[in-house]
Amino acid sequence: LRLRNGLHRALDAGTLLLHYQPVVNLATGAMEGVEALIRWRGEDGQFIPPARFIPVAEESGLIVSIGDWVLGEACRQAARWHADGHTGMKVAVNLSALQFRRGDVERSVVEALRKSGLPGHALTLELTESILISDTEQVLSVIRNLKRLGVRLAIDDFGTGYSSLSYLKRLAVDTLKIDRSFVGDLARDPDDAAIVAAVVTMAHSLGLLTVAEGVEDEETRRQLHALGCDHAQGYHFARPLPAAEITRLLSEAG
Ligand code: G
Ligand code: G
Ligand code: MN
Ligand code: NA
Repeated sequence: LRLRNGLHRALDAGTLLLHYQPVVNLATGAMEGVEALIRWRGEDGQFIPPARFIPVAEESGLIVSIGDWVLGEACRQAARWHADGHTGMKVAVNLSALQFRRGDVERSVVEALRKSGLPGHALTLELTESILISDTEQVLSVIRNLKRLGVRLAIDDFGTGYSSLSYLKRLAVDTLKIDRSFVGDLARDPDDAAIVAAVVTMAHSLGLLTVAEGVEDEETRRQLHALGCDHAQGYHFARPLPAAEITRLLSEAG
């Protein structure tokens, strides 16, 4: 309850913020975009990890307002990078299943794009398998409408959920994000290498891009590139960073 009240105040007080983790093109090394990750600086100045407060936000329903704030803030920031000339920058935002059930995701996305002026194709929505598994006609129709706005869709943590492949057939998904539980030990575990190879092959056959998550060393980067994986994220490239540091990286890259 203390956490929930604090979270309510944080939304008003502006102590929620976003960090951005670079998504790197494995062929060129260039930053293709970023994933927005929420951070909460608690009253003592320490960061409270999202793994602790997102579940509280979901139970209390606050995730709907928080999710709207995240969408608005991420689009505003990405539009600023576009205005600085980095018009290829993409931003990915995580959505919670609760935003689909209780909120009006479609309207939230329309509003965030309209207020920021960000083109839809620069925004990727990361959906978890828990959203897709609910598979109701309502969820499917919201997802189809989101596609019509031009936004891109990614399946987050691919392979860890119920992994029904049927939604790959029914939904116009653009990207599979390969969960870091298959990536972390890739260079040492042949089973992981086989799984990643199969996912990349399947994704490419379906015309989808792949992003490997949790790349922590050069050998893993090298193998992912050899397996044909398109993009990657992880501490090997960069941790989630404040917006100003992304701006600095962009200006250094020219
Ligand atoms: O760095 P990391 O600790 O940021 O994130 C932990 C978890 O919190 C991840 O599963 C991530 O998807 C989730 N998360 C981070 N930011 C958001 C957000 O803005 N909305 C939702 N729904 N989940 C988020
Ligand atoms: O569930 P989702 O993929 O949205 O969560 C992203 C989470 O992964 C965030 O908590 C982020 O901080 C974390 N993360 C990003 N890169 C790495 C990495 O290289 N290793 C590990 N262990 N975690 C990472
Ligand atoms: Mn994610
Ligand atoms: Na993930």
